[in-house]
Amino acid sequence: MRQTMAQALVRFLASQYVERDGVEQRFVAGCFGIFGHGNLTGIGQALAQNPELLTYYQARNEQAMVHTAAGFAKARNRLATFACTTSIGPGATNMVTGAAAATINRIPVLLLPGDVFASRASEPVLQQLETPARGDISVNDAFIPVSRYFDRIVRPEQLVPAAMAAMRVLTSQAETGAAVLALPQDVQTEAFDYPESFFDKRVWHISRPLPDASLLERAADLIRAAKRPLIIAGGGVIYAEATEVLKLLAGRSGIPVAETQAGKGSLPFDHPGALGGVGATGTLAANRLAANADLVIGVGTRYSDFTTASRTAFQNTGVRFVNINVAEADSHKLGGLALTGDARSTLEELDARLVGWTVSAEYREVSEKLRSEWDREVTRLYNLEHTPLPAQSEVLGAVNELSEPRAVIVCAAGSMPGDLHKLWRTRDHKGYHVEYGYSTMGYEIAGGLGVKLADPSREVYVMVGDGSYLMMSQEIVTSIQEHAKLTIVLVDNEGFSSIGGLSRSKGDEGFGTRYRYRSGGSLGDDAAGSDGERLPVDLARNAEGLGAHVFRARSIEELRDALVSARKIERTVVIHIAVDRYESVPSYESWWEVPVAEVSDRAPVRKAREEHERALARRRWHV
Ligand SMILES: Cc1ncc(C[n+]2csc(CCOP(=O)(O)OP(=O)(O)O)c2C)c(N)n1
Ligand SMILES: [Mg+2]
Repeated sequence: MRQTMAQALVRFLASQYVERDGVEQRFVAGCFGIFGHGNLTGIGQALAQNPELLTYYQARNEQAMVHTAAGFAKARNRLATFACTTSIGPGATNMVTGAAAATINRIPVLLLPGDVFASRASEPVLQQLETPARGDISVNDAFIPVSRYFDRIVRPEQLVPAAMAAMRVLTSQAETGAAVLALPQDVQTEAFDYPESFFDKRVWHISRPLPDASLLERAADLIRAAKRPLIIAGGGVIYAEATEVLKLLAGRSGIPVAETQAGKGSLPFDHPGALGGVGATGTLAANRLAANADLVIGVGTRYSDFTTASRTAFQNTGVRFVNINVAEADSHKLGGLALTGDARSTLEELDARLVGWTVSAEYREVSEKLRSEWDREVTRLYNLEHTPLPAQSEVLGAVNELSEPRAVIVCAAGSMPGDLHKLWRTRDHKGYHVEYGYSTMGYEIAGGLGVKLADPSREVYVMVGDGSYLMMSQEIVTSIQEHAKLTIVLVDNEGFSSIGGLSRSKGDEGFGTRYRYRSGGSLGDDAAGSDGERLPVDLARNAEGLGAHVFRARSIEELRDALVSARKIERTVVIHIAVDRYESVPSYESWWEVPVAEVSDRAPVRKAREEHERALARRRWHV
């Protein structure tokens, strides 16, 4: 059938399905887009002509719509996503940050930036960046390092292999991330006789590959010989739907389980083997056991520096690693025994080989004692009764207690991801959604919208700092347009408190991290004597202006009332609450590497440098 390239692409995307364990679902749930001359008459025309093929969703910012697609895909365990179409130039490059965030988190998103004329006839087109020495480069080449697949469709028939290749990458559990098809605006409108079979319903099978049996035997031997084994559950446990087998294995063997940010929720918080978060933002229970573990079994984790505490978390000199990961690049990390395979099927195989074996009663006791001590610490931090302004940990406690067990908490940047990693009591394996691979300020509301679209039956609580809110809050409008209710808790501490705290811990004075008028030549310092006047900013009013139902909570009591009232309101709610900027949750026997100036005329910086060097001495290479 003769169709334009854009019409063919829309028809093709509508025919793509995935299937895992016999369950089939449509892969591309719809298409987000903002139109301009680079896509209006191409993809835009195709979407308008056949609206039944792919539902169009209007967004307010191109970066945000990629986050929405990623939030949706993460909530759907990577088995479905959205396409995102943009104009050329700024509309396209606005998606670069979203692409990087998706790729880092191994989340599929399909990006369709418009591109300059393939004909080059009316060159330079509005918004074309000219590269005098290269005719074949456009701003869209900026997607190459942040995506897992990139092609520029310069002839209509080229779409056939490129669309197939993009789908293969998007549905590959090992390779997935952003797939980018850059679409020159003229080619989008050019017609070709596409083969009918290109539009046939296509079901991409998601397999559950297993490592070699000999490697499984070696892993089981290592586990049986271990005295202090520890499982680190990453995002792969959740995406592979391996939480039940993990629970079984942890219960039977007594191996305690610590979680990364993406893996939090792998076990419910009250499971006797659940230690909670591990690493730089980990719990005391998890970090103590990590420090002495003789065998670490990483499942579906990429071992970021937050997980390994910049390679200081594992201090046992004989520590070994067994890594279950569908991506070879991850299963080989830290010199581990690489079990390259699907998390669920590989854990099932290991569980079968460990029947009858458990850790010692003594080790089980140590771990359960640490776990219950940690639970008491969480209760303490949930109930600090800090005055005059409450502490952030009390806000998290109130949201935890007053949200339904199936509710999803969404966060991404600032001080809250670390506090949530330590303190959030997960009750449902899909209830914790923190983007901490790229930790993108601005992901929260946009990503939360994707989470809500993925499962409208769940309450979605978006935890957003004032800094992130100011960077990207406009998708409140989209959530109202789509009747996708979010409960947004806007935690206001007048600026970048996480970075202010980091700055103070490194011997500076919170430079540039507080929202205040300039005073005495300094801007945004927390230092005594540089305390400028408050800015006349009212974020609650801003949220009202965007159409949200707003509550202004002046205390934890008022927050609790607002949370209860919010449940009965149908449109997006924003609850604004001010918290004490300096009352932060401590770190628990962990560290995160941030370099400190080697020389400085400031004594506190020199002291921080000394501490830094002492901490570096604890670094292990694990090769
Ligand atoms: C897009 C982006 N820019 C900069 C940063 C670095 N950064 C991390 S947290 C943070 C401050 C966040 O402020 P806010 O949202 O108010 O949270 P708070 O730290 O106050 O809890 C900054 C600037 C980032 N993660 N993302
Ligand atoms: Mg803040």
